[in-house]
Amino acid sequence: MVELESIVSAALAEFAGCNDPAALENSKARYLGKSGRLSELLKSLGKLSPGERPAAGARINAAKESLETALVRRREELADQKLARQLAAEALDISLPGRGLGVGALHPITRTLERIEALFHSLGFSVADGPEIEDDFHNFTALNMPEDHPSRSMHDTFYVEGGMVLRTHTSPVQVRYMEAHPPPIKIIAPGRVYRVDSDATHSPMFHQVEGLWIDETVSFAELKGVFTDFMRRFFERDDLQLRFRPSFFPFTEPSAEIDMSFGDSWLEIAGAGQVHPNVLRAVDIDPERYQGFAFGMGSDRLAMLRYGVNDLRLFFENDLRFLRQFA
Ligand code: 2NL
Repeated sequence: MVELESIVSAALAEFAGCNDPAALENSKARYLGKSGRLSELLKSLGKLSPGERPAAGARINAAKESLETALVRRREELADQKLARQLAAEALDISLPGRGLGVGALHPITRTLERIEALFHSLGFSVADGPEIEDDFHNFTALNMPEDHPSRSMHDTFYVEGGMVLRTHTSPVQVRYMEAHPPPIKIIAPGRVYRVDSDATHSPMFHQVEGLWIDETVSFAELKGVFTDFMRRFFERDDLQLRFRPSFFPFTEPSAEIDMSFGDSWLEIAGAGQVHPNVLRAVDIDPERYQGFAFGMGSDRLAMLRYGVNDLRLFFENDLRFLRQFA
């Protein structure tokens, strides 16, 4: 039975050449199926003589078994290949470093404000805040600023809908505080303020800290003592010198410009004075009984000096390469 050998080798070759399960099952049908080639061979046993049949039948059955074994092995091979492909496609590169937790840090401006708040807190001041969009009364009028004062001009102040302004200082926070609380009043008002101004040393949004201490006997001497103590502690320099130069603000009388020593020269760092009686009257505080001082300083300047930053705009561009240096 030469035919049997060639059927077996053809079947084995075909099984090996099948690369997917469906092709393999079709191939199986061609050889082992009901009318497959081996079944046809079995049916033709009848043509043999009775003496030849048992041996021929045994050989055909042995061939059938060997094809079935080959079929099972090929099925497993195809399943293994499929799994291997899937594993390769879904592989995770566990050697890739993780993204990690992004560790945040406070912005240097925030750190400066918190430092200022802590120092004034230790001197008995509370922290007050209020709206950034203000009305004309709280931003200007209550501060004894006449209707034609230059800072009210559209060139200096951002006007928004309804005659409101972006506050140009945090004084309105203190005006609101005085409206709501009777003296004694001892507060600072840190926060964002806005002015139409933009270059290396001016940003249209910047930060200010104002302070206000109102009681029956708070004098210019207390202003000098409080502010000097604050500045020396802020810069950690007991030898820091301050200079109070006569100046003018509508909301204080007398008024002073405060300079700090800086090497051989002076840096202008704040404005201050005794609160003008008209300001006290505007918030229904009796100027015959109460008096006190107020000051205002640009805290971004203090942050620049403390951290050695020479361009104010760096603070507000939020370039992480810059900000990470303060983390
Ligand atoms: C400056 C000047 C100053 C004040 C702000 C103030 C607030 C109230 C009443 C009176 Cl409610 N005065 N604030 C006083 C003097 C100066 O700021 O050059 N700031 C950067």
